[in-house]
Amino acid sequence: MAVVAKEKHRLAYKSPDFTIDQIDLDISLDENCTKVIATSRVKRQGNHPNSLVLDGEELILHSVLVDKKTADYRIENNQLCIDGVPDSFELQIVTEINPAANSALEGLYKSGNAFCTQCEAEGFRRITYYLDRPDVLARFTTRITADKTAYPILLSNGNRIAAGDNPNGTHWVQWSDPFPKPCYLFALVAGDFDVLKDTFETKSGRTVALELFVDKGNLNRSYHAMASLKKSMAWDEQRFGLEYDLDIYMIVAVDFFNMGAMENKGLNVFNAKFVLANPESATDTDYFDIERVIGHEYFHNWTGNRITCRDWFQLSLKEGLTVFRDQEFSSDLGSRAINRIRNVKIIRGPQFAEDAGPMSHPIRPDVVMEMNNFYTLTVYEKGSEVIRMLHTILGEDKFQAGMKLYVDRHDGQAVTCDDFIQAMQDASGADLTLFRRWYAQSGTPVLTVTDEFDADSQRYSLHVKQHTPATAGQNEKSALHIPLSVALYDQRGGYLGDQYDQVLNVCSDQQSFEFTEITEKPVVALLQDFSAPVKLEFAYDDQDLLVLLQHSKSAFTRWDAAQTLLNKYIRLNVEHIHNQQELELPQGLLNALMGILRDPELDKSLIAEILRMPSESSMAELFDEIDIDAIHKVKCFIEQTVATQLHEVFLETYRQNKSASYQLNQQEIAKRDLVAVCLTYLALHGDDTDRSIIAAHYQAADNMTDVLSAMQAAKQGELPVLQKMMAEFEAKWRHDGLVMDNWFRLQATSPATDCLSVVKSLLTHPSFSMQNPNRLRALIGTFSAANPYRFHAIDGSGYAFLREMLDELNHSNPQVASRLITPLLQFKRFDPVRQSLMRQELQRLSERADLSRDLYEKVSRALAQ
Ligand code: B3K
Ligand code: ZN
Repeated sequence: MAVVAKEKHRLAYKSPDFTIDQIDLDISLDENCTKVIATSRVKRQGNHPNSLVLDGEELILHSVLVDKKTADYRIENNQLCIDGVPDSFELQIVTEINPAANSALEGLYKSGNAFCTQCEAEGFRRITYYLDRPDVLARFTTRITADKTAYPILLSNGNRIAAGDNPNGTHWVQWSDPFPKPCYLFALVAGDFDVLKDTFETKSGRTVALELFVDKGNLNRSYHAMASLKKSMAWDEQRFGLEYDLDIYMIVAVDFFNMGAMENKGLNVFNAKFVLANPESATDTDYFDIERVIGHEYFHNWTGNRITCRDWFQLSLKEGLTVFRDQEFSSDLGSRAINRIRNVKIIRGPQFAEDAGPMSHPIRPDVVMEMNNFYTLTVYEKGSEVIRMLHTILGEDKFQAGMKLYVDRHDGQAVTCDDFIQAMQDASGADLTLFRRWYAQSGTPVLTVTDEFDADSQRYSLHVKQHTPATAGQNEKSALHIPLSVALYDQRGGYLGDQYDQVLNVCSDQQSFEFTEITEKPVVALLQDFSAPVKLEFAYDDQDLLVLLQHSKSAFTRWDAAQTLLNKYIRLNVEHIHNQQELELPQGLLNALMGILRDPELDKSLIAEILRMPSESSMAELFDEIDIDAIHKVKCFIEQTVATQLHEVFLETYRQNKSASYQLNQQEIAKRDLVAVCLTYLALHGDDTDRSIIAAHYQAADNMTDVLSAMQAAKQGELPVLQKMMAEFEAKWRHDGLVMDNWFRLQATSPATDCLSVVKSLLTHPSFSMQNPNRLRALIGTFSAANPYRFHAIDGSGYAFLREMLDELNHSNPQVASRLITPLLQFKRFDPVRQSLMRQELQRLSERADLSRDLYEKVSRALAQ
């Protein structure tokens, strides 16, 4: 490999030699030649003779002035070094950049007809030479000049303080942000947008102007996002006591964006996917995600912006905490149990896979080459689980006391994960010494539990062992503080009471817990609500799981019991395939599922979640060595058996829940979800009645959720009607990339044998674009990550395809390439034939002389295994 990328180590942190507390940017926008004049006030920190060293990438440098005099400088490895500077001085740097050529979508770039920026993690250095690190906090003013006709709207952080026209047809606007911030929170947007305006009155009575900018003609899709923003602002005041600080909050939706959204101070830039929705074009999931992501970015205003990270290794300080906050927001506004189920699926599926793969890292990584590679499920989702465990251990009141102390103590600072835990500890009085280890240790702990009941002494004991398997780069593991929530039921599913519903603190390798005055052997619900991100091993018998599935008072436990039971039969049936035995599914499970479908008391979304089979990728997580063909067979067998045995109930449930007209409320969303599950099973059964139901459902659909439920079902059942649906969908939506992503995803997840050749042919479809990250994820990402059966075809065609795509994206958009490569990195868990095919493709990538730092880090870590 030709790239010699440098590793950075967390423990090598040094506070900056200089700081910048004020920067005035003067940016004249031009497609190919944007001029940036950056005037900063620089101050030496401490007593040292060191030179000023600034980061910069892809910049043309015009001039450097120190206190208005031309400075002597050198450029070394993308850094601008100025020797012999005074202790305090004004620095003026003039650079030129080419936004139109910026396909990496980092720094300043063109998204369609608009200019926008993305600076986190290290994109500001593509705008000007700067101390591009999060512990340098400066007040920014930004003056933007651009052609007035093409770019009537010019935005940056903070408040708009002045504006004017120039004689040459350009105009300018000046912005000033009163809050000191790291440069990763800088943003600039210029374009011609429609704007939706509203206001929010804060709890202290200030009126905040809210402005949502969307592409011309999209106003009718912007109302849900605005409503979500107002709900977020109100919720953060109510639950966390946190109030918005500026007088204006702006959100801009753009089509070309590498991730979901960005929390720039006062000016969020959003992937349009997480803004635009109306019933015709967006699904219930889209609506949910918009509310969630709008909330997430808004919540960053305190957890991220007002209090930021000292260095990027601390990323989970803001991300884990803000994900926890957005999950709580969704749960307070919607169904707590359903939210928990969906989040747990992400941890048990792709996060556990990441923990076990070559990129395994603690939520606070120790070694990083390319920071963008660490915006991971581990840092975000497991990071949030760690915060959730703290919440479980401390309880809401003490947790909130900790939050308050954290904010009071560190407002306006750049701090560490340790500072956060310290505030939690100081405010609560709890000893969190052992708990801190969650920040340092990678991998998924395994809890092995056995139980013992002694009728004579009426004692019930749980013996708990914890063990974390070695992970890439970290062999030694120690015991963690694991909150294990358990509850006891009697054999008929009666709840034994609150005294038997407890959080046990597992703090050593081996520990026992005892419950007294128990008169019969109880049924134990273990790891309630997934109280810790661990794997649980307990020899449940079917009967106990059926009791929990049918009678537990917790919706989560009911779902989880179904999962445990299913997992048992998934494992067993894969073994049966290996031993050439008949596949089996116990009648007790089928009867229980039937009972669940018919239970009038149950939340319909819960029924849907219980009936929906785990994906093949999450099934794969049950095995150390993945036999994807056997997993696929078992999945088909289970689904087919359920579809056949429960056919009448699915028909009945479908008819009862199909609603006459569309409404967007929790109850109707739950019904549509359940209907979608029924349709899929009906399609798998596939008799004439089923087929006509699916066709009719599609015809009658007046919203995108129902349209896609019918199409999804037709795809799963490989029904002929799918072709007509696909053609109609394409004709209707071909000019709308966001909606077409559904169409691409449907084809990328097809079980049909020609799936890959269809995916390949779609690369030249007029609605597809290699430049647009949403399209890339919808087609290439979905095929590789969500269609494991086809991706892992034994001829290696899936691997070769992904490698070709990565070859192309390596240069144009390394960040997206580096996301898409994930499924290739997990080769170690496949059979020797597939392993060697996958390795070969990684090897080929590694031989490129121009491999991006992003891909280099992942490919080299994978091949080093
Ligand atoms: N903080 C951004 C993510 C930035 C990713 C940079 N590669 C969005 C978020 O987590 O809210
Ligand atoms: Zn975030």
